[in-house]
Amino acid sequence: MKNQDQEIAQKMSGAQLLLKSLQKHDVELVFGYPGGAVLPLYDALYDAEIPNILTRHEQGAVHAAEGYAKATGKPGVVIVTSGPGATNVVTGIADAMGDSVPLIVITGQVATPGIGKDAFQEADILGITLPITKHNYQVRDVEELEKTIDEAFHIATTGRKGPVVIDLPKDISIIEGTYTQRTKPVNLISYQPTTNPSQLQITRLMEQLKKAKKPIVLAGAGITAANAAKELQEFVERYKLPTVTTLLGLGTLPADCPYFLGMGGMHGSYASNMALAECDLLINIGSRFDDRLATCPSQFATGAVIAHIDIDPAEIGKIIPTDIPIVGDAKNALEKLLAFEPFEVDSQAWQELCIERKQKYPFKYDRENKDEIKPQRVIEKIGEITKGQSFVSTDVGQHQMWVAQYYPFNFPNQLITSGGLGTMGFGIPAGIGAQFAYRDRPVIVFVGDGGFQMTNQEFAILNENGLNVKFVLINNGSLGMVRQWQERFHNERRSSSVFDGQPDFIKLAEAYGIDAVRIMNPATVDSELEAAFAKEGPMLIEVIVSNSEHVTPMVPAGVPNDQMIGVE
Ligand SMILES: Cc1ncc(C[n+]2csc(CCOP(=O)(O)OP(=O)(O)O)c2C)c(N)n1
Repeated sequence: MKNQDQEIAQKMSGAQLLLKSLQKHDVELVFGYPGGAVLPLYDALYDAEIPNILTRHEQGAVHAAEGYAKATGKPGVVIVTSGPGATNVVTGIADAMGDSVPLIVITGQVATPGIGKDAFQEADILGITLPITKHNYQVRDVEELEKTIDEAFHIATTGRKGPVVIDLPKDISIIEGTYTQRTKPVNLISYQPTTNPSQLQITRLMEQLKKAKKPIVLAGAGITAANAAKELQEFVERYKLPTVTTLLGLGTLPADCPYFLGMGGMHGSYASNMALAECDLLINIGSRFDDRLATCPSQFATGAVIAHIDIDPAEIGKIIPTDIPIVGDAKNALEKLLAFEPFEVDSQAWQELCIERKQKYPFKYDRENKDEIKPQRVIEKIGEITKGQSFVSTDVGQHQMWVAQYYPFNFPNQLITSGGLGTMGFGIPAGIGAQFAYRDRPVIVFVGDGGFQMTNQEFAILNENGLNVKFVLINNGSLGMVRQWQERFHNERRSSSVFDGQPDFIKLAEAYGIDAVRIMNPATVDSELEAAFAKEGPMLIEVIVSNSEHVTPMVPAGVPNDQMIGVE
């Protein structure tokens, strides 16, 4: 008896089969760069409905795909060639792994007879990416290709999301296979993520909440991944719970939510870090207790009962001993928490203390200094201009932390930044990727003069694709974050962190046909920013800032959260 799948079976080349399968998974575009091993695939793309965005470097392609995925929650797709094309995406794959970003990376491979024989442009990409992917495949049989792609999408987008590599030998992309438009749901015996949390553990958590005097919520990227920001806000408001977010959790509560204490950890707010140190119940939802947050695990929240909700059981108890482990999807968990008959938590004094600290110790910089432009002011002002409604991509460094501190984030997915791996070069392509996802919404990229020089070649694709991204280059003439650590912890020995010469960034942007402006006058910085943001189209806004500024306050690495320096 024929089943439905067989009836619509069609013969086509592996390359066409792959593209058909991407279409089946609603892929609207791919980011990539061609080369010998993927020539058949690019040939098929020539006629395909899915456009390929030709970045100028494979690293640009993979970060753009991450930006697209971070902004939408949908998987980003990358196609690169074998060998050097594939190794050029390794950083982005590791970045996606660190931040649980759903990604499908299709790498070309030399033809099967050449594999393992040092063929031209051969690299063992399975071996290289094994520790930095959620899963990886090499397709050796064209009849396995469609199933492999279905599985890859399933793995990348379920449970704890992440990158999946599909290595495609050239001959497999040429020979004919059968496309069946499989509709059978993927069912992998060894991969069955637990999404529905145990009612028993949920009840234990609510019993603790009833008793708590100093409860807090720690909200991480798991909230965004599970699309659970609405439920989080309801839970926090119902029980009046002071809430700390991680860097990647910014936006899960709107900036003006009275219970939001700010980001916690190394460059987090005083109110957040004190709340982490003094709470008696910590409800961690979707954060992995990264060392930038739990700066000293052995002395972290020592007086608290720790409840940890995470889709990945391996995270629970990994860093911080956990009293109430809850494996599951953050949305399901919050729905179950909200299903409880509401009760009063006796924690008013604690709420008031947390909120008072937030008001008394906001992030501060020297507002009176009229001699130099303060980077913090630039970000604060852009927050005002855009009313906290823009997608914001950042690179890595001091500017990234100031964005986290001073931009008012209001919705999940809004901040597109490299948290876990801390990848310089991420910001520009990731912001471009986000703009591909939301053509009509504003996207700003904040980038330092160091990171700018890692991936600015992607400016080439702005006009080509009619994109409208504003790039704010915070130019401090140095690798600011490295310089800060050297000034603080290495006797001010600025080893290789100050640039002796820089290109003319304005001319560089103009060479790509991008409008550009340099802002240097502290007296007119606000109005010049307003004028720049009033213009349509892509633009580079270079702001010359002091080269001696530090990000404060700070919890030095390895020190408990309540021992912040630079709190005034
Ligand atoms: C690919 C990569 N190389 C090196 C580093 C180490 N690093 C972290 S921050 C930083 C300085 C960044 O300087 P810049 O881009 O100018 O930004 P700023 O800190 O000045 O805002 C460096 C070198 C990194 N995070 N990523």
